[in-house]
Amino acid sequence: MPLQGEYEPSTQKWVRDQVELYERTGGREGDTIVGRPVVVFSTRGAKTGKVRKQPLMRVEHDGAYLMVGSQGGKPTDPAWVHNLRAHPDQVTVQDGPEPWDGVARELDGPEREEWWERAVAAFPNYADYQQKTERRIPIFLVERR
Ligand code: F42
Repeated sequence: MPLQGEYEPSTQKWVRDQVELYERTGGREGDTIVGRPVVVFSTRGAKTGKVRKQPLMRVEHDGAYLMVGSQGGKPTDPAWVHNLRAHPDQVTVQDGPEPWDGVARELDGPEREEWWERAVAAFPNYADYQQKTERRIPIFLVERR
């Protein structure tokens, strides 16, 4: 079941437009960016408790999905990273018509290395984004609850 509560669309127009198109068409449109597939994730606001939605590049393996907090190599983590740290069990994944409930876990160590390789294979620009920033890009694995 999708996260309940008030939905606060992204302050970035291109992001909220992509979410709107994706949801309206059940993932038939708005499902790519720069020719690569995207998935829509919902998180619970760490401060506001509102529902937040963000499309991210699709990095999937054995039914689990990765959330990569790259933000194009910007110096700060995306706000949704704080949301997931505060509410790791308040996340949904939409890859197609139906969202499903997941649990997120921040990856570290060898598991992180393994998934980072998958991320770069799915979207090679992630490697450039990591080069552009001092921070280590946080990644979260989302599995079905
Ligand atoms: N971003 C990525 O980081 N990685 C990707 O792979 C990626 C792919 C992608 C594909 C398509 C597309 O349209 C966008 C894509 N983006 C990707 C951008 C992504 O969807 C997010 O816009 C981006 O990661 C920034 O996330 P953000 O959570 O910082 O969103 C900003 C713009 C935003 O709306 N911020 C809100 C604001 O008001 O400034 C706050 C949102 C929020 O969650 N607030 C929390 C709350 O309580 O409500 C508090 C958070 C806190 O800091 O405690």
